[in-house]
Amino acid sequence: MPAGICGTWDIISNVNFEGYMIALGISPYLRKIALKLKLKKVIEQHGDLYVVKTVSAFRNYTISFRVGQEFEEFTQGLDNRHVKSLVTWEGNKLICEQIGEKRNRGWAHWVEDDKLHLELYCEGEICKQVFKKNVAE
Ligand code: VL7
Repeated sequence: MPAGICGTWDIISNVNFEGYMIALGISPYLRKIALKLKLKKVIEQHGDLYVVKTVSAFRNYTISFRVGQEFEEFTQGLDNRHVKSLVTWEGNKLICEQIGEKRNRGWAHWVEDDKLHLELYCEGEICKQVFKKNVAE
């Protein structure tokens, strides 16, 4: 699974992104923009450092982390909150807990059938995104 997660991935489905954004308190104006975006994930690994970039025509958002090492995350350009984040492996899933003001916040990534899966969690809302590998890039 670690070998398979790196690369550039293009979104092919996005379920309940709206519910996730509402849970984060994103304004209707930004939600409308965000819902139209064709998101990409660019995932790199440099030694034990992972870099996950969420890329769009409107805004980009990048995190970098080491598995098992808590880090301070500022969700700049998203909901602009400070959280303490921890990414761990649970089986074949890369799980992130984002501890802060919002309850039950985090995400999970895994690769299944050559697709990158992502679940985004916030206060009981689950957004499910699926990406296909971009072979051209
Ligand atoms: C990151 C966006 C909506 C605000 C702008 C939309 C810009 C493009 O946490 C995420 O990814 C993890 C797992 O891959 C790694 O950071 C999701 C996108 C969620 C939430 C917030 C709308 C305004 C979107 C950056």
